[in-house]
Order: sequence, then structure tokens, then C-alpha cells
Amino acid sequence: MHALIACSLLAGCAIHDSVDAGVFGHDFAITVGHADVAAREPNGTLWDTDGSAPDPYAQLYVDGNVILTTQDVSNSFTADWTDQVTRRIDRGASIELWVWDSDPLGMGDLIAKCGQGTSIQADELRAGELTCSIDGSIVSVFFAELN
Ligand SMILES: [Ca+2]
Ligand SMILES: [Ca+2]
Repeated sequence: MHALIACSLLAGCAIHDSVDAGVFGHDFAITVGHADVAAREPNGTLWDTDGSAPDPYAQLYVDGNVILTTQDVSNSFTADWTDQVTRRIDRGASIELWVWDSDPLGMGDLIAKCGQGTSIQADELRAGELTCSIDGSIVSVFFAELN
């Protein structure tokens, strides 16, 4: 297997396996997604002041822009959304999943931010998912290559 060094002014240099070339630049169906929410907020308090379970919803960011926001799932520690968009994913693309507990006022309580500060990796696309475990919560976004 040959390694190649790809450089750009914006991203700097990175060493990639040649197999990466088969993953990037293709269209993917991106599905949001799944969440297993921790029993409590990171600071140890209950998610909601009425003692009920959280009400998770998710936002998908691609290259810094929100392209999809799911519905709330009421009073549940698990969520399986089926919202889907199609996007071409190029090398260096940023894909983030932000999961929130919907509350009556404001954005609600943050459950997890997944994929922030890093670009999507070839092995994540090949595996078909980006999964993060943060503060006891597990969140996932799924990928299916279309062409
Ligand atoms: Ca809450
Ligand atoms: Ca609730």
C-alpha cells in the first residue's frame, strides 16, 4: 500500500493511505441518527426540573452549517431518528452531530457534540458511522455510499 502526502494551504499536510481515494468525493446518504443519553447531565443534575427523562433532538452540521434538525423525542433516554440528506463528502469535510435535550426555553441542555474540530475520516465513512461517547452519552450519525 502506498502512502501519499496531501497538502493544502488551508489544511496543511496529512499522510493518507491510497485506499482513501476510493471513499472521498462520493455521494453519501447521511442519516441522523442515534442517541443513548446518559442518566444525568455532566454536572450530575437531572435533565429536566420536573424529573422527567430528556427530550433529545439532533442537528447535523456539514462544513459548519446546519443542514438538518430532527424532531424532539419526548421523555426518552434513547432516540432513533430516520432523517436523511444526501451530500458529496470530500476529503477534509467537517461533519458534526450536536444532540440537545429540548427544553421550553432556549436551546435546551447540551447532550453531546460529536465530530467537532476534526474532519471526517476515511475509516469512519467506510465503517458507515461516526460515533462519539461523551459524558456517558453515545451518539451516532450513519453513512451509506450511493455511488
Ligand atoms: Ca432539560
Ligand atoms: Ca423531559
